[in-house]
Amino acid sequence: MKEELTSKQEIRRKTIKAFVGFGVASLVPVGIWKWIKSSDRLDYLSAPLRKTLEFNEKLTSKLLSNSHLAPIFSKSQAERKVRFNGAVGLQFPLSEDYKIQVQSGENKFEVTINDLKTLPKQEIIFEFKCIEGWSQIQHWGGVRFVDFMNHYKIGQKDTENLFEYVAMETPDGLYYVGVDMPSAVHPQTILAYEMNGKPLLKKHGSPLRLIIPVKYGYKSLKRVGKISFSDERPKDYWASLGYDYFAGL
Ligand SMILES: Nc1nc2c(c(=O)[nH]1)N[C@H]1C(S)=C(S)[C@@H](COP(=O)(O)O)O[C@H]1N2
Ligand SMILES: [Mo]
Repeated sequence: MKEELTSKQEIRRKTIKAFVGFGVASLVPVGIWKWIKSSDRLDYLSAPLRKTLEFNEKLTSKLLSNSHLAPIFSKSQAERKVRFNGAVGLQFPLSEDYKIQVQSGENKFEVTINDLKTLPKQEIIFEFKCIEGWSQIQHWGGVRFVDFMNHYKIGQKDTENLFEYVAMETPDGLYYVGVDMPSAVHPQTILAYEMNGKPLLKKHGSPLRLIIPVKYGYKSLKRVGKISFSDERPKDYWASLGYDYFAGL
């Protein structure tokens, strides 16, 4: 007789599945780099490509050491009526040609939502937790932050190191968060442009918000206007109100 899975087992099974999924995605490139390196093929690559590969390797090793994953759920478990909480920085009308300002060291540029939509899409269904005492299973879609960094080759301080923190804020600068680099490159951290398979609503942070499943909700900044990198701990809205800076779960 087939035994019913308890909900705990079910979550564990899904977590393992998710981990294997992410793990395989991360492991394949490592294999490629090992192959390239071990056979001296790196010397034959053009300098920019070599740099990209080395950069990817650095990010991936961070990912592999960061194996703590939030449990994931199925689509049918996702809430249809997603809770709304906190509207700081969402007051002003959205500009027609919304662009996100990005800065990494000397490199300054702007990206549009359409630019981000050309990158691989990642969906996640997890239990969103607000420190004020509620939680909900929610379904988000967007681009993994680590893929965004890789694509634009940002977040790298020098050839050896990544910056320590990522800072993000709303276009008006009224809401802001600081995220430690290991959490930013975590495979479940995404820049989300969809909720329940549809474009984000204004109250949930359209056109783009951060989603960090391994942290309390106050780190998941809605309406991303600026993204920058630094070694100094960026200011953080809720941390300045006395809440824990890292907000880890
Ligand atoms: N711009 C902005 N982002 C924000 C907030 C906010 O007030 N303004 N509140 C935070 C808090 S405390 C939570 S719990 C989540 C809530 O996201 P939701 O409104 O989509 O449920 O957004 C976070 N991001
Ligand atoms: Mo919250």
